[in-house]
Amino acid sequence: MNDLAQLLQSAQAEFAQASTPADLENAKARFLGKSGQVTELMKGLAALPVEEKKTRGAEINQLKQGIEAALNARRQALLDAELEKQLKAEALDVSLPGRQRGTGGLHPITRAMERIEAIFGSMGFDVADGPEIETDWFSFSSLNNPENHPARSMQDTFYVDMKDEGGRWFNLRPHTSPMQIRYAQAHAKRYAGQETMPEIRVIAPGRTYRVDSDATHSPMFHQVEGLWVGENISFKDLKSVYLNFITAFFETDALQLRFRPSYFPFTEPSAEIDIMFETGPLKGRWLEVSGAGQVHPQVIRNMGLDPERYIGFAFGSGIDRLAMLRYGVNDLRLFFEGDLRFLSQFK
Ligand code: 2U9
Repeated sequence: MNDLAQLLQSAQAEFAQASTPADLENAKARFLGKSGQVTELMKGLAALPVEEKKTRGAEINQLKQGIEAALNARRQALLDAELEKQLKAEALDVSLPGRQRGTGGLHPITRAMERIEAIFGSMGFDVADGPEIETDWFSFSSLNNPENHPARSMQDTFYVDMKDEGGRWFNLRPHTSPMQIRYAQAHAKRYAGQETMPEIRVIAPGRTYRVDSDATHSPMFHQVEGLWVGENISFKDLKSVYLNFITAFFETDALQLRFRPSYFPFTEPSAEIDIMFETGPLKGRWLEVSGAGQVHPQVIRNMGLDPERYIGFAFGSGIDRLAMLRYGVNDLRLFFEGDLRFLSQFK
C-alpha cells in the first residue's frame, strides 16, 4: 500500500478513536492543520518537476478529500451519538400512568368523632361547640369545683397569660364541660318565658388540654361529654343511652356495661362506666370508658335552671381512648406524631 493510502487509513483510524468533537478537532489538525501531515505533503510538491507535480498534486488532493469525508462522517456520528444520548436522558414514556397525588384520608380521631356525633344524633342529641380558651367560671366554678380543687392547679391545667372579666387567668379548657354549660345557659334563656322548656339533649365533642404526657395521656386530647336534662331524667336513661352508644360505636352487642361508684364535683351521685367485651382480643376485661352521674343541683342552678324542677345526667368520655380501643392502638402519641405509616392505615 502506498504512503498516501496508508495516511488515509491512519487518519480514518484516528478519527474513529476520537470520542469527543475536541478530540476530533485535534486529530484533524494532525492531518489537515498548518503543520499537518497532508499540508507537509503539499509543501513537498514545490520541489517536484512539473509533470510529476501535476499527478502527485492530484493524488494528494484526492487524499485530502478522503480525509475530509472521513472527518465529516465522524463529526456527524458524534453529533448523532450526542443527540441519541440527550433523547435517552430526556426520554418521557407517555404511556406511564400519571403521578398519583395519593388520596388523603380522615384522621382516626376525626373518624371516631364523626361516628360519635352520628350515633348520638340518631338519639336526638344536638352537638355543641365553644371556645378552647375558657374563663375560670366556665372551666371550673360553674361546675361546682371548689376554689382549692386540685384540677385548678397549674400542675393539671394550662393557663394563658391573659385575665378574664373576673380577674382570673384564662385557661385551656381541661374538659368540654364548658360547652355544655354555655349551651344549657343559652337554652334556658331562650325558653325562660315559656310554660315548658324542651329538654336539653346535647353532646360536646372537642379538643381538651391537661398537663400530662405519656403513652396514655397527651397534653392535647379529645373528649365528648353528654348532657340530658329535663323534668324526669334518671340513671336508667343514662344507662340506655350510653349502652346504645357504646354498642353502636364498637359495632357489637356482645358486651356488658356497669356503673362503679365514683365522685366528681359536678355530679351527684357519680359513677365510672366500665364495659367488658364478651369476644375479641379485649374479652373478659372491665375497661373504664367514661365518667358520669346525675348533674349536681348547683350546676343545674348555674345553668339558670331550677334544680327543684329540672334533673338530668351527664357523662364524659375520652375520644382518644375510645379510638384506641376500637382500632387497637396501644400508644396515644401515635395519633399526634403525623407518621403517615400509621395514619395511612385509616384511609
Ligand atoms: C355539665 C354537668 C356535668 C361531665 C362528666 C365526667 C363525669 C368524667 C372524664 C372521663 C374521662 C373526662 O375524658 S375524661 O378524662 N369525665 O369523668 N364528665 S361527668 O359532667 C358534666 C358536664 C357538664 C353541665
